[in-house]
Amino acid sequence: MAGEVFESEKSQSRYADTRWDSNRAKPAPGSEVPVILDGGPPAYWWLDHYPRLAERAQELGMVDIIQRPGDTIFVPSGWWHATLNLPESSEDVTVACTRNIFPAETLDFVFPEMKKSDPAFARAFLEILQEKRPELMRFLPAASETSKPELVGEDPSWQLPRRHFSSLSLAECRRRFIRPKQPLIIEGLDPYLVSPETCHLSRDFLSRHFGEKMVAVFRNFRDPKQRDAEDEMEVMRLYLYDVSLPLKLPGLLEYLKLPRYFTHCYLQQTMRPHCFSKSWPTLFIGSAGSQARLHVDQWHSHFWMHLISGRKRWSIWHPEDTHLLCPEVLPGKVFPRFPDLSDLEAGKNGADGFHQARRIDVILEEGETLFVPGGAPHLVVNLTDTVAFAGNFMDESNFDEALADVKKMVSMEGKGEEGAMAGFAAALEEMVFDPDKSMHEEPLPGTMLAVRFSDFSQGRAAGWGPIPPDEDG
Ligand SMILES: O=C(O)CCC(=O)C(=O)O
Ligand SMILES: [Fe+2]
Repeated sequence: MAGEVFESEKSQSRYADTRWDSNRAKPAPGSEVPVILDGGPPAYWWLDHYPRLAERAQELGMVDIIQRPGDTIFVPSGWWHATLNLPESSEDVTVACTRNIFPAETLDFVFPEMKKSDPAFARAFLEILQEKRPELMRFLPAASETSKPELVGEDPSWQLPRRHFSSLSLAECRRRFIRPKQPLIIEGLDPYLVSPETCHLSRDFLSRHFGEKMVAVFRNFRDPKQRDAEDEMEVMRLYLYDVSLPLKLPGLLEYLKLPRYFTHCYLQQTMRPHCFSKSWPTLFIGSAGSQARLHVDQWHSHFWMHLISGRKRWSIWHPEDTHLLCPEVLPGKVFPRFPDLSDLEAGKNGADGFHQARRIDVILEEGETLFVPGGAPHLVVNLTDTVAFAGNFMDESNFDEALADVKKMVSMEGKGEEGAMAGFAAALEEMVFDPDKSMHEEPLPGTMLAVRFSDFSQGRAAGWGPIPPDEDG
């Protein structure tokens, strides 16, 4: 055996950290699950595990091959493999070139795997395939029809329609949805909001451009009572939740634009900066199963979210029915906490009226933009891995309620020096906002509905006429 071991990058990543956990109950042959531990050098595999497997080589269908200069090896997909470099005694290294190949006939089983491991990349790949090699689409497993109801909810006072941007003017969005506080999904904006070079913010793109950044993530918002067997395993439901792009990842703002339906936000129109000047947009990257528990956004702020990849289940309750969800405002707090949804559904905590509360359950699909009105309690489950960006905002429709909440928060802030919330309240109160800014009646093309962050900040886009100044029309 050669002393020095070189392995390809691929096999490094597979074996460097992957060892069998000897504390586990012995699994049935062939069903072993690799467990991630701190690995030693990759070559340990040959000492720790190879001899054990070699004893059962025939039963396991294991083959040993010595590849010599000039030999080409083909490894069909799905075959576990390990390589050990055995340079000639006169040489220090082995040199080889390799590539993974992806023949069309393997699309049916490779594509679902690709989708599981990087849904954003899979989506970009599918679009390229559709455009460049449409004849190969027949090899793909039939896409399960995702039903996207045009209107969710039976109660006319609490419904959520899906509307394409091409027939939704900024003014209609304000009059029909934002002002009367009705939720909405806008379709079709995705190609204008997310730069194609990001491959829908694929993992590969994010790790190449932002891999060295450190951000805090949450681990699993689930109630410990509800943890299931899966949670006991090393499956971690991590959630990069609500991370401010201007503050934490400003470089990413180059690749994203904001939906113009919501860029008339008052927070960007104050004369002096305040503690929320740079809070939004924020980024959300959730693993399948992660969730945001039942809550209501602070100071009655409205919320929008553009889902770039994956699927999210949203449950949204009517703001006027919040009292039926057993809200509890803890001493010293302004915003209520809610019991777990499972307890409310089971009628615990005296939640007798819970089932009377008007509720919308909707699955937000990738490429869609959701509007959630201020004051509406909501809960979100990531049904798959997801990537989204979002913003809270304030305009004429929630200003009074927001300011009342902000003032309550000011009164709870330490007395004496001016706190962050006091500065925020002062920045809002010294302004006379124009409630009709950006109320444009004409439906606009997609390019005019996507606003650069630099045009959003300090309210520039809010002051535009229907046609942005740098558009030819
Ligand atoms: O997508 C989510 O997990 C929920 C986001 C949300 O409700 C919030 O940021 O307030
Ligand atoms: Fe929220």
